[in-house]
Amino acid sequence: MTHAPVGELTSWDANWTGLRVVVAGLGLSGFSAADTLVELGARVVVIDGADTEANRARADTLEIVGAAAVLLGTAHVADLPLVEGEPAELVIASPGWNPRHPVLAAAAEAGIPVWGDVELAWRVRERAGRRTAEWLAVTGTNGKTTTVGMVESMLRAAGLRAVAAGNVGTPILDAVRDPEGYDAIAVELSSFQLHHTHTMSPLASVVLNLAEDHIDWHGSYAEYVAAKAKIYERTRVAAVYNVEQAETERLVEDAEVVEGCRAVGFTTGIPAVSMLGVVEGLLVDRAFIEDRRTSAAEMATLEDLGEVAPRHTVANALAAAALVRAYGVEPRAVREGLRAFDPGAHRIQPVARRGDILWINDSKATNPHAAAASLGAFASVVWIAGGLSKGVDYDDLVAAHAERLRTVVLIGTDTAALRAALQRHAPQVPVIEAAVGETGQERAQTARGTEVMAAAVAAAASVAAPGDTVLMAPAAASMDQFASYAHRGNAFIEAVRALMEADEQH
Ligand code: UMA
Repeated sequence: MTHAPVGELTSWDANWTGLRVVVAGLGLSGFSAADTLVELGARVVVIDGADTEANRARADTLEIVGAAAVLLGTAHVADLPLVEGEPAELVIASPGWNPRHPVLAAAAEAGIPVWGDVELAWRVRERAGRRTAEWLAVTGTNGKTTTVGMVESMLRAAGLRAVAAGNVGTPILDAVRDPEGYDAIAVELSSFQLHHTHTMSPLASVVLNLAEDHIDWHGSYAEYVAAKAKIYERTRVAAVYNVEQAETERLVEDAEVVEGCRAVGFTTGIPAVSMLGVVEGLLVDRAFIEDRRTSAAEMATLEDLGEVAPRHTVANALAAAALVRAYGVEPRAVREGLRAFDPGAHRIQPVARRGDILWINDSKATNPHAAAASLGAFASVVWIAGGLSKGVDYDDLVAAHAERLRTVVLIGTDTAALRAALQRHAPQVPVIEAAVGETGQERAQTARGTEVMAAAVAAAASVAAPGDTVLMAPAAASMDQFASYAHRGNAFIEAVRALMEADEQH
């Protein structure tokens, strides 16, 4: 029995038997894709450039369940491997692998389809005897994780079985393969994942906002936007855009949506017809109600968003509300969902206040656009910044906030672009280099990250004055010195606590 042509593999129950697949990457997505494909009866070879302990453990598991081979180490990622002596018929790319990677370039050259784990998940989501979850898809430069969390919370408040998955951390295939199944999945999609997604047709979709990020992976800003725009393709009920960023509305206009799909806007101002927005402190819907020409339905109040509701949080809440209203969730569940939602750590998180100096962890600010939101919230800032810059431009960020900066403490191995922007737009602001590390082995990297952060916190403490906020909002990714943004945030929290304890003892 041989498998169906790749184009016809559009459900779990299709015939996948014997399909020759190379899975590129053995991280979260690669593992879930390889495990799924083995279960479907495909012949699977997994490759990963890193021969680490974690990868070897995952390789053992896959070999036990029946993968044809798991090849670890740089030698194995120089070219596309054969599968049991024959050319691959399909390649699954992990999000971290850019299209210019030799393995993916070789697949493209040979005309072999390249899917991401999201494409695979979309194709296997229908399975006899199981409920099929609707997908509410979220992308954007910032706010994705918050928004899918809000969507999940609203769906649950409506009594539905729902989960947030995708870039947020739970691989989408894990959600799709859940034995109980879900009514709806709040799918967070990165531009990387969207690049490798081809047939997804979500119930509703949104691009929250657009700003420069991940230019090195995509090659240009235009390519990055083109990847984000793919989220709207084949959307069935509502393609949701940000009224305050016209570029997102243009992406909806250019998309090939399913007939009958509506364009719905969200705004932190007063909404026009077919929009959700804010009127006198209330979050209201003028899109999903019968008499939208003449009235609006109240969903929640600004207070339901918590003690402080910065503008971007209001925007995320409205975007989330638009997605769940498209699904049919009642306004009451929007409010209950927002009240129950916990924004989590590492996002403008107060860590300590001592001697009228406030210490804030915003490790989640991995690009200039995110850092702008937190820099804008404080008047006088000692700014801990820097990391992997991903080829983005820092001029606008520094120019817009130069007035607030008292001192900048640089972390990261790749601070040239940020340094240059500071020299151009904030030449009066002192800059301290916390330490310069190098990318290295996993364990050494973790230790170095902790050291760098301790040095940065000590430097910040030596210059901060009453009334200042010490803000760790790096505007860059963490992977040059830390395992993740969470590790970077925790290193900051620990360093601040250690400093406070040391002060108490003196
Ligand atoms: N690898 C190579 N060669 C390469 C690149 C990677 O061999 O050129 C190997 C690495 O050694 C590693 C594996 O490929 O073992 C890593 O794959 P990956 O980096 O694609 O990461 P995953 O573990 O599969 O996690 C991915 C997302 N990672 C990235 O997009 C970089 C996770 O998002 C996501 O949670 C997960 O899938 C589940 O869907 C993280 C992220 O940083 C949080 N996302 C970026 C962001 O939010 O800005 C886009």
